[in-house]
Parts: sequence; structure tokens; C-alpha cells
Amino acid sequence: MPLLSLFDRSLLARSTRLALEFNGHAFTFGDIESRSNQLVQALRGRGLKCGDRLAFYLQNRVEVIDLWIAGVKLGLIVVPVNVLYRERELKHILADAEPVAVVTSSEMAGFIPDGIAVWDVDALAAEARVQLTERLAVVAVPDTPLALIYTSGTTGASKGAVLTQGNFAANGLTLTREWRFNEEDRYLATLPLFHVHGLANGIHCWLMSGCHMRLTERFEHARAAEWFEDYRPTVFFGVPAMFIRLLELPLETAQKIGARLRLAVSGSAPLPAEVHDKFRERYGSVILERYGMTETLMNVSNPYDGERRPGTVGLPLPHVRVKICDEAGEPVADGTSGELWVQGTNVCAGYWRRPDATAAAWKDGWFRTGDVGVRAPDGYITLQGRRSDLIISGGFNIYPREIEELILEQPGVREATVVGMADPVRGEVPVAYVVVDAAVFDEVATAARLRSQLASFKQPKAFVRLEALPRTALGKVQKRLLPPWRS
Ligand code: MLC
Ligand code: AMP
Repeated sequence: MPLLSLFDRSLLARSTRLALEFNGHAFTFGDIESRSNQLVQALRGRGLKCGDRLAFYLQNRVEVIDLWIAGVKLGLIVVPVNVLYRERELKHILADAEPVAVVTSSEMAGFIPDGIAVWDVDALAAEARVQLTERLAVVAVPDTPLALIYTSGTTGASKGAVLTQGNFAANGLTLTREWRFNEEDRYLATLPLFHVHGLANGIHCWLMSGCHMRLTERFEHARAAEWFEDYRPTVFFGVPAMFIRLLELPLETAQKIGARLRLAVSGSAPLPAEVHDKFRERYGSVILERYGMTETLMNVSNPYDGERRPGTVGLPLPHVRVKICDEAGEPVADGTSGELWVQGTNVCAGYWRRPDATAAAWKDGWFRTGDVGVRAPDGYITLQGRRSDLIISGGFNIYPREIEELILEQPGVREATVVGMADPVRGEVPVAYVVVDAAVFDEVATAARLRSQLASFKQPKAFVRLEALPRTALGKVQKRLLPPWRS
């Protein structure tokens, strides 16, 4: 089913119903329909057409939603960019995606590298406001690419996953049904809209079910209690770091929030079973954990009805096939660890301009996730780690290689390796181990240079100096032999 037809259940069929609240402003679904139609006209006026790329580098705001729906209507390829990305990440993504322009705010425009067309979000919105509100003919079909979402590659440079309108339709339709979204729901949306958790799951469950959404610019743990008490959500989606923060609220507040909360979904990083248990004790709500990826959207989920088993990600979603394979690609028996391979209408079309990476990740029509897990005899899947040394901090992915390459460019650094160390809130944080020429290496200056070039969550929490890195006979760094780091 075309993605827009699924949105139309709300945009057209519930046009007078209240849809969204953002910063004290309220919008009906009819408003959302009109705003995106006006933006389509403004974008066409600026020469955009089906297949063009348009990037956004914005904190959560209504204009991101307008841009996304206009992208669906016009057949654009939208390129969401993490607001925490800095010079190095931005240069790479924008050079690779070659968008017509980047839509951003005046506060953030300064981070965009020279030579890239920058469209001010407020100027674009003002231009849209004077356009006709009617919908123009829509050209998209399910195979039309809708988004290019960058996900870090093991080589250090991130790759753009090409997600089609059909991928988002399959994912949204399944989640709306499986998680019983309905128009009476109130969804508190604090996840960033530049990643698939907030965008593909959050925005689409909202639009396809016609529920109400309160959008915040970002998650702020100091304001969480106020938001929950004031908005009284029935649904909340978060990364584990958010649920860990919510455990800090007083018991009485937690109980009040929990009494109204129909569904709390966790994903993007492992949810410790202990957090699952504590959340149930304090909130009386059993977190539903699910597992997905940028390339595949959602794959596996604990059931809405039935046991939501702590420490597991549940069972494959209806549109997804999952097999667990050994190194040779042969399925393993239940109870044996292996790599998860997935197949389904949710899986992206490949990596943008990277036939090599696409060929490496797909085999016989299956996508190799790189995640290692095990299936119990009753079908529940437990994730156990990754084939690569990915670090996940607060739900944001970090590939050590990218940071290592940058550290190695710094004066006085002879060797460098980066590992994830346990952190009570964010799950993991990156720590660098370096071998340096002490007369030349300047830790403060190195840290400052890294900060200006990389997202804040990639900044090493420490530079631990060693005489030599532990290596195998073949010279490969043995990360597990590094001395532990204590903050
Ligand atoms: C985070 N920060 C932001 C920000 N989000 N800064 C500006 N705007 C935002 N939107 C920065 C802060 O400046 C700070 O930087 C650091 O992140 C932590 O901030 P905090 O306020 O102390 O927050 P904390 O309570 O620790 O919680 C962090 C968090 C953040 C949960 C808000 O980690 C987050 O938004 N995570 C969501 C990631 C996500 O959506 N992942 C989905 C990927 S899709 P500093 O300098 O102090 O570090 C995927 C597939 C799937 O994985 O399965 O879903
Ligand atoms: P991203 O590339 O940002 O989309 O991150 C996808 C990765 O996040 C997956 O490959 C997993 O390693 C991880 N992930 C997502 N959901 C979960 C989960 N529930 N438990 C553990 N890891 C998860």
C-alpha cells in the first residue's frame, strides 16, 4: 500500500482532529496536510523534483514533519543529518549524498561546510505559508526511494542506507497493528527525528493511527517528569538511557505516570534486564523491547499481548523473516549463537553509491545484520553482541575506527585504539588508548580538535597513555587485553 494512503487515514480522514502539539502550538491533521502541500509548492518553486536529495540538519520541530511529508508527496530523497554531527561527519555525508541543499536553522548553519547550498528553515517556511494549500498530483510508488540515512560503517566512513516508501509503509503498518496504536493514544515524542527510531516508528505510528502527539525539541531528563505529568501520554518510545533516567523520578510520580502509560517501547541499544525489572516495579508498566536497524527498520519485537521477556528482543515481526547463521551462512540450531540474517519488505534497497558494501551485506536475498544472537526453543531472540566492535552510547552508534583515524592524525600520536567502556546511563562511552611522543602530544589541544570535528557523543572520555598497545603476532590490536579504565 502506498505510504501516502496510510498517512491519508489521518491527513484526510481525520482532518479536523487535533494531531500535534509543539512548543504550545496546536495543529490538526488538516493543518499538517495543508502545511506539507504548501511546502511542496515552495520546494517545487525552488526547482526540486522527484528523485532529488534534500538534507535536513535540524532539532525536532514541526518543519521536520512538514519536510518529511512533503518529501513523500514529491518523491524526494530526504537525508536526515544528526544535529550533533560536526565538520568531519558533515563533510563526508554531504559530499556523498550530494543534496540540492541542506535545510537548517540560523543557529546551526555555521556548522555546514563551505560549498553546500544552505536553506534557512524559517525562510523556507515563510515562503511556504503564502502558497496554495491544495495537494498536487503525487508521483511516488512503493519502490520510490524516500530517505538516505547514514549509518556508520566498519571502515570508518558512514554509508547511506537507501530506504524506500515501501520500507516505511511496511514498518509503520506492522508496528501500528502490533502495538495496538489507536486514535485515543497520546504519544510523547522526545526521540530525535533524524534517526529511524523517532522518524520511522514514531512519526509513522502517529500518522497511521491518527493518535495525538506531543513533540519536544529533544529529550531533557530534567524536564521529563513535568512533560509526563502535564501531557499524560499513553505511549512513550525511548532508548535505554531515557528509561534509566526515568528511574530517577520519585516513586509517587512514577506510579502516576505508569497508571496512564499503555505502552513503553525501548530499542536502539540493549536494555539491561535490571532496568526492565525496576521500571516495572516503579511504574507498573512492562517495557516492550524491540530490535531494529537503520538498514532494516524494525525486525523483532516482544509481543504486545503475551510475555515481554526481559533481556530478549522477542519474536520476528509479521513482515520479517529472521535466520540465525554460522560463519558459513548455514542456519544454526536453537540455543546456538550466530549472526542474525533478515529478509522482508522492511529491508532497504542497498547502500547509496556503494555496490561493494551492498554486495558484502546481502547474500542470496538476505541482509546480514552483523548482530549476534540466539533463539530459544520458544522463538524468543536474545541479542548477545556484534560481529564488529560497534559502541552504542545513549542509543547513538559509534564506530571506533572513525575516532581512531582522527586521533592518529594528531601531532605526537603514534598508535591509538578506541573501546567502549561501561557507563551506568549511556550503556557505553568511548575511551581512547594512545601511545604518544610525550614531548609533542598535547592532550588538551587534541581533545579540542576532536570536539570541533566530531559529534559530542564520540568524544573520548579519556586518553589513556600506554607504552605499547597489546597486539597479536599479526599486529592486530587486542582490545580485550587493554587495562580497564576508571573515571
Ligand atoms: C543529545 N544531545 C543533544 C541532543 N541529544 N544535544 C543537542 N540536541 C540533541 N537533540 C547531547 C547533549 O548535548 C550531551 O552532550 C549528550 O547528548 C547527553 O545529553 P544529556 O542531556 O546528558 O542526556 P542524557 O540524559 O544522557 O540522555 C542522552 C539522550 C541521547 C538519551 C538524550 O543519547 C539521545 O537522544 N539518544 C537517542 C538516540 C537515538 O535516537 N537512536 C536511535 C538510532 S536508530 P555531551 O557533550 O554532554 O555528551 C537505531 C535503530 C533502532 O538505532 O533500532 O532504533
Ligand atoms: P543503527 O545503525 O543506528 O540503526 O543501529 C542499529 C543497531 O542498534 C543494531 O544493529 C543493534 O546492534 C542495535 N540495537 C537496536 N535495537 C537493539 C536492542 N533492542 N538491543 C540491542 N541492540 C539493539
